[in-house]
Amino acid sequence: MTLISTNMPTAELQALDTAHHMHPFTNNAELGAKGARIITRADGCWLNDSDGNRILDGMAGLWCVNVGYGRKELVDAAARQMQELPFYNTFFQTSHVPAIALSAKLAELAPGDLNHVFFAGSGSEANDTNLRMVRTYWDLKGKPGKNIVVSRWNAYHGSSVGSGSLGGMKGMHAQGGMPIPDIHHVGQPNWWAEGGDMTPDDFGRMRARELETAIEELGADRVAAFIAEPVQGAGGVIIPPTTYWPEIQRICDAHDILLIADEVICGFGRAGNWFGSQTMGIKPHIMTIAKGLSSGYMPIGGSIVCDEVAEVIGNAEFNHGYTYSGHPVACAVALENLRILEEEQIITRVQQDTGPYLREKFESLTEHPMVGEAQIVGMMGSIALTPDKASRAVFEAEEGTVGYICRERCFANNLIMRHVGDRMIISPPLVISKSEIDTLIERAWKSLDEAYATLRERGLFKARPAA
Ligand code: PXG
Repeated sequence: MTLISTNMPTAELQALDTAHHMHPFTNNAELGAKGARIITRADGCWLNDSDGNRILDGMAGLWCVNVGYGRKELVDAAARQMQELPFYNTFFQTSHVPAIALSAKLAELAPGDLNHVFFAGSGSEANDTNLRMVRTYWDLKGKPGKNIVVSRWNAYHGSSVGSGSLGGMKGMHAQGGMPIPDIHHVGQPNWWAEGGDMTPDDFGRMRARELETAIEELGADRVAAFIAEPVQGAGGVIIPPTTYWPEIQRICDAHDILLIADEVICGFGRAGNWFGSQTMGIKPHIMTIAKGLSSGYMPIGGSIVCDEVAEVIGNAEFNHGYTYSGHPVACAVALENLRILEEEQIITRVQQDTGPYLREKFESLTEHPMVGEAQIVGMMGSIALTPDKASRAVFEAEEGTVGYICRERCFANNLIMRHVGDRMIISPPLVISKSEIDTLIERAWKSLDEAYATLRERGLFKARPAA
């Protein structure tokens, strides 16, 4: 067998990748024609590729490498656990120390009476758990018809059939028979794109009240839960107006609807606190976790569940679980990751030092002729690209064309900064230093300048006429 290694020429690795590897959320034929960028190693906030480039990772992998790359303690925790007990299940009346220790630690960190953890292998699996858990909860309470989950358009909750249905990505719903029945979507609190002439506060209240209207139309005896990310991540880092969450909380309380906060991105310091629910001042019954839980070093997710729901579910057999629910190696790594976050006071630093520094620099990008608004909380931020700031106009070109051009410039300038439509987003490792923040902003500025020049050259810096 040929040994495939990082010593092989990039073109050969790309050819093998094209021949055998199907990439997620990718047109594989198009990617095959140009070849994937091959990442070979990483340390801190920096990636190396197979052509010898050093790339600043402004996305922390995929919103997850919160403590940065190359933390030997996490490697050692995995190795120790693999030697002691590489796998055992948590079904059939057995348990093991890593799952016990991690669930106890999460109960300590989570606010209020969120004291119980159901483990999964990913955020998608955890949201599938949530879907089944809230329906089972109401069933056990004698309300089997209370089974509709309300979510939002442009939400992301995962890619399995259940979690993808909960999400509000229309492109996903168009493939593979989604959404499944009894999921209902309401509008997102994206003032920049959808707020029209309303003030952000009025718009926030209006969008929250769409939940109340939906509950009234469907009937409170039909609605089991509302699920939302405290701050939408994959949808473009959309920070809701300050009026939004208090109104959502009031509506859930008033109509006896369970609130599920999807903390897969916001959790573990990303939004400036242990959980985004704390940043947004909400009290969920269930929180979905994954990503930053292990800083992405091992695949692990889960649901942190409040006393009341856990008690009701716990008094029956919940016919649900995954082979890797509470995987010992993943739990051991997650536990060590939480220790690092806590002992090195990484979240405090984000709150008090590097977060405010990043905010100031990031908001200065609005001085660029193409940047309308900048939104940032903790270490997740976005800028809206626009041909006309005052009217919040969209580009005449198809949505995403300009964002893609900008992203390509970032890529060429060795900065990973993603685009979602015509928004550019960042989510760097929480350990990013001030000088690395300076580099990130310099490269973003340079990429914006280059994209702007390209748009001018190609006649693309043009607003779409009002409909
Ligand atoms: N909930 C949220 C809020 C997420 O962001 C998931 C659930 C699903 O987690 P898993 O571990 O099953 O992927 C996510 C995942 C993007 C992107 O393009 C975002 C995610 C995944 C893949 C791509 O921003 N978030």
